[in-house]
Amino acid sequence: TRTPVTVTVTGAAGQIGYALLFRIASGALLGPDVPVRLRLLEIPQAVKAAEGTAMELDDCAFPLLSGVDIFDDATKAFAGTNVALLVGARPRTKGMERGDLLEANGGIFKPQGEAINAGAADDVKVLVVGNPANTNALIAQQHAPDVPAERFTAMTRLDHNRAIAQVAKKAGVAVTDIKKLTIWGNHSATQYPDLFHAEIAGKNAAETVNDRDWLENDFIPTVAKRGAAIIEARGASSAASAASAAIDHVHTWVNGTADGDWTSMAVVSDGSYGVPEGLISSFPVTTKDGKWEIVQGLEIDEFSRGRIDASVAELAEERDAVRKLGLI
Ligand code: NAX
Repeated sequence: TRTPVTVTVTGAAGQIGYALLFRIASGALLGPDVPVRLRLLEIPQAVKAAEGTAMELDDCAFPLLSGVDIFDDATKAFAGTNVALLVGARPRTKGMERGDLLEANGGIFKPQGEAINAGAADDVKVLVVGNPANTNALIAQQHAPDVPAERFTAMTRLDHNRAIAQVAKKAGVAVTDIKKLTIWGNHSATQYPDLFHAEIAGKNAAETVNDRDWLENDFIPTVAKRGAAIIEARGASSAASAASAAIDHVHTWVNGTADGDWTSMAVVSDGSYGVPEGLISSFPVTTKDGKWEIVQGLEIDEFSRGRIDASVAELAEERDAVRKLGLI
């Protein structure tokens, strides 16, 4: 039998954590033949709740789950970890300015980056889910100088999946007919879901839909504001769909994208498509053998250029703000 892969989940007692842990333990993250060992990180006040979740994990008797440990100390939680899912974050509360939000999260993601640097496994892969995800990932990455920068990613897969669902519905096709969809930029309301390079059953998606008004005034805002719509309807923010997207992100990273398709991941920019080097921005990426690559050579028209630039400008502002706060 294989040695278990160690997966650390932060914010384990939160609502995404609750939807995520059982799927990891069932084998959905890494595959049906890969045993996993879970390490849960929580703040001290939430350790008891995490223990309750761990009791339920025991009660599932998952064949692939070889152990669950709970920590309130980041250094211990990330020791030897192969996959780090950084879900726990400080949410924006009433009256909080963006600077306060970035500062509070810097206080979380800086020590977590240091802990990953100090003790994670050599092959560690990091996915940041907690918002503001791209900038939190940047903070963690900047504090892990010994870990290759490409191991730090942030999640735009939920936006990607939301966009696929919207196009499939509009075109009256199965979600599996949609390929090469891209989310560009920040995981925020400025994100740009791109249909101009996407395909529906092998044909250009924007041309197939042939409804510019829908694309600009319905599709893009529906995807970008879906999180708020879920809160409005459910009375709580996206949880199971976010957990499912986190599973997809890591599964694709480890197992590869299909031929003739790509996915969306926020990764460290190498300057591709005019995105300043070092920003953690969402791109079209292919993955193979546990490594990602930005899809090159796409023609970007004026409309897409404007949308990408606007979202990337927001990322640059967030980076400048955390720099000013001394967080990177
Ligand atoms: P919850 O508030 O239910 O859970 C967060 C958990 O994190 C809590 O249990 C809290 O105790 C814990 N936590 C806080 N600080 C911590 C620290 N320093 N170390 C370890 N744990 C810590 O939030 P939930 O709904 O689970 O959402 C988690 C994060 O995901 C939020 O930041 C949210 O904004 C973000 N999301 C990101 C999405 C994405 O697509 N990238 C979509 C869904 C979600 O909105």
